[in-house]
Amino acid sequence: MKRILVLLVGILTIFLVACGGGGGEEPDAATQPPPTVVEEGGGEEPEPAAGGYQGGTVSDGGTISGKITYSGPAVEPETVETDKDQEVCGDSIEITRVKTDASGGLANAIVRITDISSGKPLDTLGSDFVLDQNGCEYVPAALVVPVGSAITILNSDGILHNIHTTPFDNPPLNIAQPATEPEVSSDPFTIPEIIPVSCDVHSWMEATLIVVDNPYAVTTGEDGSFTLDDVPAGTYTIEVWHAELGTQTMTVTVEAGGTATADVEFE
Ligand SMILES: [Cu+2]
Repeated sequence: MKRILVLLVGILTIFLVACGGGGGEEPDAATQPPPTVVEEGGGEEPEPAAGGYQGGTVSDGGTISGKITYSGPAVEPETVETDKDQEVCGDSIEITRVKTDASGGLANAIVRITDISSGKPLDTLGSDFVLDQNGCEYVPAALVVPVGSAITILNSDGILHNIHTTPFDNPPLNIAQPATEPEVSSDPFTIPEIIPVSCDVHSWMEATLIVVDNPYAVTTGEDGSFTLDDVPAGTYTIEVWHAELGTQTMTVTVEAGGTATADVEFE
């Protein structure tokens, strides 16, 4: 009985403190500032895959297509004298950082929607994301990777390469890949960002991973063309990124079942 009484007194004390302790000084809900959302960057906990993007069924989606072109001064291929692995790399290697076709169509640009919160599922980007080391170059030069996915790194050359990423937010990757390891995997990428890739053995080797949290991202073809399909009707920001030429953005409105054009020219 005594224990119950002590317990009751304790509960009553807590109740009185909770109700009386400055209760009148609490600002009422109407005057409180909105809650602040603090985003943690680079913390211990990985971000959930796909961030805030909601994938689902898109009914009567539209299409955004266009052509990315380069009309500035001709960018000549850079000839690099190789100093090792010449049996595979050759005595010199031609690096084409700005690759265009006869009409100025720009290859290896990434076109993506940066402000879309829902649409088709992220896994429509596919499930295999492969970066090859072939002819002492990375193929492709730019690779879109959805958050939550890893990449497979192939060594088609059969010589020692060392894949080295320099991300801001994702864990860095620094893997020596000798001929005996024709295939290695990265950890999954968890945070959207643009990640440079280089090789510590061959200084001219460069590539870029574009980690995205929505599936509306695509690499331009050899002629600079691109298509983003199943886009819910709406107005979006399209970002065009190229490793050498930088970034451009434009606003595009796509109607249900319609096709919008987004042509972008780098000068
Ligand atoms: Cu290499």
